[in-house]
Amino acid sequence: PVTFLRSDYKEPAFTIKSVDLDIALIPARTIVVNRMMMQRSAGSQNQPLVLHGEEQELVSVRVNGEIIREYELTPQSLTLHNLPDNFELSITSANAPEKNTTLMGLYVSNGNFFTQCEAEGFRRITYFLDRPDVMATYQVTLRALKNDFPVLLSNGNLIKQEELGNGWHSAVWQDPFPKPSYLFALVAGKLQAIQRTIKSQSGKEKLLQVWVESKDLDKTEHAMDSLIASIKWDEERFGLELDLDRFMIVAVGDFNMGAMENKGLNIFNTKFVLAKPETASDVDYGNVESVVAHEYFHNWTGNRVTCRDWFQLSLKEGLTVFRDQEFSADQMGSESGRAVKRIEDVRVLRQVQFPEDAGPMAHPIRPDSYQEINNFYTVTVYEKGSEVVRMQQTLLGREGFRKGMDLYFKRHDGQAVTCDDFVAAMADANQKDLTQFKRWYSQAGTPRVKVEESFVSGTYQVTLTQSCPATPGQDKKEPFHIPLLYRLIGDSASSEQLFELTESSQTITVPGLSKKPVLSINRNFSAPVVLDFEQPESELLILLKEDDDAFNRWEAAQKLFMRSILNGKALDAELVSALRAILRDAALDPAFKDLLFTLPAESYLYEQVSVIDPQAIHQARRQVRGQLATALQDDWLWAYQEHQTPGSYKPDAKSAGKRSLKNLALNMLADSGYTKTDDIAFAQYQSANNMTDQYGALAVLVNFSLSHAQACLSNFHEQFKSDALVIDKWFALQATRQIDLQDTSAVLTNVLALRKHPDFNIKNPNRARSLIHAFCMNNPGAFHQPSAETYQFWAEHVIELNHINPQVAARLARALDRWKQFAPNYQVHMKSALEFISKQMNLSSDVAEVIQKALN
Ligand code: DPP
Ligand code: ZN
Repeated sequence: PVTFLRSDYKEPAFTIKSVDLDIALIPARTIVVNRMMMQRSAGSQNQPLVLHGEEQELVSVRVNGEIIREYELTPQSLTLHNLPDNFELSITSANAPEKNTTLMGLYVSNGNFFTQCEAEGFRRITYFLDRPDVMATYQVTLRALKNDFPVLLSNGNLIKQEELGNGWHSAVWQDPFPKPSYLFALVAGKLQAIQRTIKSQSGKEKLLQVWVESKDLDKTEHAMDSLIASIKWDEERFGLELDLDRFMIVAVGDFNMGAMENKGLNIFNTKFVLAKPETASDVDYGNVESVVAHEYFHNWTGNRVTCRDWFQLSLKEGLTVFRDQEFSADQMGSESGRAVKRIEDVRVLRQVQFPEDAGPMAHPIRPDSYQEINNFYTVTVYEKGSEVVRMQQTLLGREGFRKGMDLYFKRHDGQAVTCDDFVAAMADANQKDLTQFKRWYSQAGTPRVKVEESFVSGTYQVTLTQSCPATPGQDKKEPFHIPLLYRLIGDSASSEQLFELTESSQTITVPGLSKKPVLSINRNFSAPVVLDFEQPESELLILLKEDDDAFNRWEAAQKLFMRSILNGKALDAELVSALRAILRDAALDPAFKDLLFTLPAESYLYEQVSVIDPQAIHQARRQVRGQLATALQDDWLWAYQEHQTPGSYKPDAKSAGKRSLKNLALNMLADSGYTKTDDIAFAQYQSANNMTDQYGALAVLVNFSLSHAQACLSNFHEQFKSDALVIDKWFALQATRQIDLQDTSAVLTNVLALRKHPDFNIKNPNRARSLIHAFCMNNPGAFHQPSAETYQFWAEHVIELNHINPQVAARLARALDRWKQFAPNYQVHMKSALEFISKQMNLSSDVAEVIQKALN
């Protein structure tokens, strides 16, 4: 395998000024004529032109109109020698979209054409300098049979449409903004749109469209509303306006990622566009809103200012995730809503990113090397990347951060730049030295901060000592610049302070106190670190009851739960009564209560122990949850009745919070053995007017094997059999169902049967993920068994998917990342499953990299 290094970056020997594509769209054989105006870069005399190209049939090459026959062609490249300094290069090639199961480049989904070019898909469409620092303007002519492909879309503005005879027609699109090839897109087929026109900040008219298959037109309104809200938010918060006259979103059912920010023509997985109350849950509504925002925000952070090379991916992704998180927090409509969003984001970080940062694929948010760039669209680059941007806002303040953003756009609009350029803009706009801070970009691993307190004759001291575990290729770490928000509770004069931890160890001293204060530190999770802090339970109880930082209130509960789970210790009476008071507190947001009573995830608990015994952790966690359910049974019944949302469905944060707490209460009632739960859940299932309540009831019936489970599962399938996204939920629920402790292999048996279900289709990424990935990655209790079967199931599916869709396969391949941490009776089976994959012929670079790093 080839390893690419960040340090090997070289400027391109040629640039492409403009591209004129003429594409005849035929599913079996699409012909692409690509005319490029080329220019040799200064200092690259005598260098050949090496174009990227894969999976194409080369038809002809012309330089200034003359056919060229002397070139070198490999499966990955086309090399031309002896070229002038300025010339027109015209290349004709063909590809086979209907055979393309990788969903990279040009492919067919349900009879329509779509593209996905990030990161390196454009090279499957035509020969090109397929790297983000080559930016060109594009004119695109699409030709197709009008009956089969009535709608023809590409980036930018539609400038011409024509009938061509023989049933063919064409459309010409022009994108005025120079862009890298990864932002190219085309769509062709039978689609319909809802559209709106709005006026942007400066008074210009903009046409907004959401394109879907006609059967889905009634599920587009929420995406459109989210788009309009995003446009407004970016104007208000960052002064950034939509630059095109037309902005389109298109939904497709076969898609590897969530969505893609192609200039003016965003292409979305249906999962993140389509929503109506009967088929989409509150979580789906929230996801649509945040993904629409994310892709829209890329128009400035990613498209106007793009990445120099793929090692800089977090430049656009970390920043854009930060922006979408802030947007969603603002949409919650209250301070407590903002805290709820923050807690949700931190849960994802801890459940998925912390394990990544501690495993064989650990990498800095700006990696130094990769074998397959597709493997680096990770929670580290995205979610930790966002935390690193957030810390800069914490250090500089909101206004300072805005000044930095303004300077970033002033300096770099229209350019392909680096993470260093971003930090330089932040530093220069605020005259703040961020040199040490930049270690967050270069060092992998989750830093740990040890907290030690003392209180002697009225003087309180807290000593903070940082360290960071070794990660692959990085044995020694230098100290990070860690912004820690803290407050001393119990000292009436104390307000929230920012402490900048920059040394290995530093001490904060506060004299003149009458009693020892309670430390509330890393408030609002100001830094993505692990705190090693043996705070006494009595103090955690105080934080749980009184902390004015909602995040740390939640955190205190998590810590107390975690101690019970890991030490096999019952929740004590004082804690239970504090929890009861919180559950009953009318002043608190129901969404916050739902999060507070949700125990730490198993994958996060794994990170707290040196040897993972997954079944022991699963059972201990269930025991604590059972205790919470039983001790508060009356309160859960009260909560269930109190948080009904009668009337028509509204997706707003307040109503969604009530539904989430109500459904948690239903789970708790089931867990407590409350005998009427079966009937209550069945009644809720039958009377629900929205997916959250219908699915919430079904999940309780299924997870607790209540008597109405089977009938409702069948009914659910029957009701929604023509709605792919809901059938995905039907598969996922069964793949993630809670195990029966008496029969721990029943879930696998069910998954094997579902694998043969007529609705299962491994080629559709959403469907594959709803069954295979869901079982292997989201059901640790069922998946991690001390035997060979489940791991063998995993290995066979990684191999099967490897030949169909390497990206989907490589995600699944990550399921055993942490195998070396597991107890020996698990490890032995995990290792042979990994080795079984590694011995296969024809592994994609995607899967090979993941497996090889795991085994190393
Ligand atoms: N489509 C992915 C995202 O928006 C990659 N750019 O994050
Ligand atoms: Zn993105």
